Amino acid sequence: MTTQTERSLVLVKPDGFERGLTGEVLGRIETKGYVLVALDIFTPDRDRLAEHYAEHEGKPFYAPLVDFMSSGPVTAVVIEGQRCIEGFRALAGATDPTAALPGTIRGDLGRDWGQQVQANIVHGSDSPESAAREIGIWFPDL
Ligand code: IDP
Ligand code: MG
Repeated sequence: MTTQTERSLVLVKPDGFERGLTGEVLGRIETKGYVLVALDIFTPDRDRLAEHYAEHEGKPFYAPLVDFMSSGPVTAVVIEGQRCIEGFRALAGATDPTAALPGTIRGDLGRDWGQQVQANIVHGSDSPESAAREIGIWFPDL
């Protein structure tokens, strides 16, 4: 039996960009064996972020999250490979960088900075449905 290849949407968030960690994150993705399919660097506007984070609207961290994500450049990346959605989530580690295990991106490179939103370096799609939706938001031409 073979497993179909899939794609995931990865974002290096503004904290990762500002700290010069974009190459480190992309290196971990490539070292794992996933392929970079598309990449763009820009500061996202609030409309795009509202669409991307629609599931979190109304939560206490929603406004700080949109403020944070629109505060500077992000690197948006589409990656590809069998089970890369699950695989990148494993590389990224837990949402809370303090609790994220060493060996993961968030566990190795992130920490709590005392803000209302967790600055945790990366985003990764959490399901095939989310990946398709998010790739459409960030790379409408793909
Ligand atoms: P994920 O990025 O691990 O999928 P989500 O629950 O989808 O986590 O949350 C989106 C983003 O919102 C997180 O990556 C983090 O930046 C922020 N966030 C999530 N939960 C909290 C929280 O409880 N406090 C502060 N920020 C949070
Ligand atoms: Mg999420």
